[in-house]
Amino acid sequence: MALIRQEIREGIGTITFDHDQKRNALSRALIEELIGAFRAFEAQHVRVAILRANKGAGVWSAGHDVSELPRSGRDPLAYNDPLEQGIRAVREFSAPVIAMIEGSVWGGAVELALCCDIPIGAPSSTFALTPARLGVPYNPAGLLRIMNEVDSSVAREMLFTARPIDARRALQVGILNHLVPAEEIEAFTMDLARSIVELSPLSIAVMKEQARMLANARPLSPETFERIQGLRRRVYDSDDYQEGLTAFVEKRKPRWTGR
Ligand code: YXS
Repeated sequence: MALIRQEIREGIGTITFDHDQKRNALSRALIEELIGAFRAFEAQHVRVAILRANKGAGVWSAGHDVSELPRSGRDPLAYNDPLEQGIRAVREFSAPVIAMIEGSVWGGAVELALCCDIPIGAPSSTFALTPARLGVPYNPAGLLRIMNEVDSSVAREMLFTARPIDARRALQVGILNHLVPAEEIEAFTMDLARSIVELSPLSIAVMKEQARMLANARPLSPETFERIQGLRRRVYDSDDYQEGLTAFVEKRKPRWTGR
């Protein structure tokens, strides 16, 4: 069963999450289809991509597929984790990616939306950074990307409360570029996409790649890197990480011990 739909029209490639049954959770299978779609778009010289859910979706994406998070001893957000691979596919796609967002966005899906070049939301869109709900130590590259896009004190509040923020606040803090009524968001998004198709693809591709490289340009000493990895291992090796995943599966509130 396909978990996404893809189509190309007027040089515009559209990827639609189509796994509402699992709230478009970013499973390995869904991410593999997403990466395949971007590869097909590259081959067809697509000029701009749109990433969206089904019209009127209550959930744009519920984030990482919790059932696929490693149970113990392994980094839950390692470099080759499917979610990380999906995020790199968006950021390395040569043309701009527009996120057209209706419904709630959770966890790693917030980062996926943020790494799109132009996030457009409907009033139904909400955004929640949820590692602390599960006891997950978010990864440094992801934290850096979030702090690049969102005011850092707002990013901390979202990470430390795991509470969703609404579309209006998302527009204020830079998560959304545009807040558009639901009945207008498809036409608005296509109009913006068409304006990109009119412009130089080479100029845009090079500016997108430069922006990506410059955003990551922060020297990190080996010692700092090792200390970060040690801090994160303490979390994903903890009892609390096990409890977070178990509580999610058992559909109950976690009982944290801090160990
Ligand atoms: O019980 P069934 O089999 O019908 O499946 C249920 C849910 O288990 C499933 N589902 C998920 N499965 C895997 N991973 C997920 N993230 C996930 N979310 C949902 O979808 C079926 C329908 O879910 P249900 O009944 O809860 O739907 P709802 O409409 O009542 O509520 C929708 C949500 C999105 C509010 C609710 O499903 C929810 O809170 N989902 C978890 C959101 C979340 O915490 N995501 C973070 C995932 S972890 C992640 O992204 C990073 C690792 S981190 O934690 O670092 O951010």
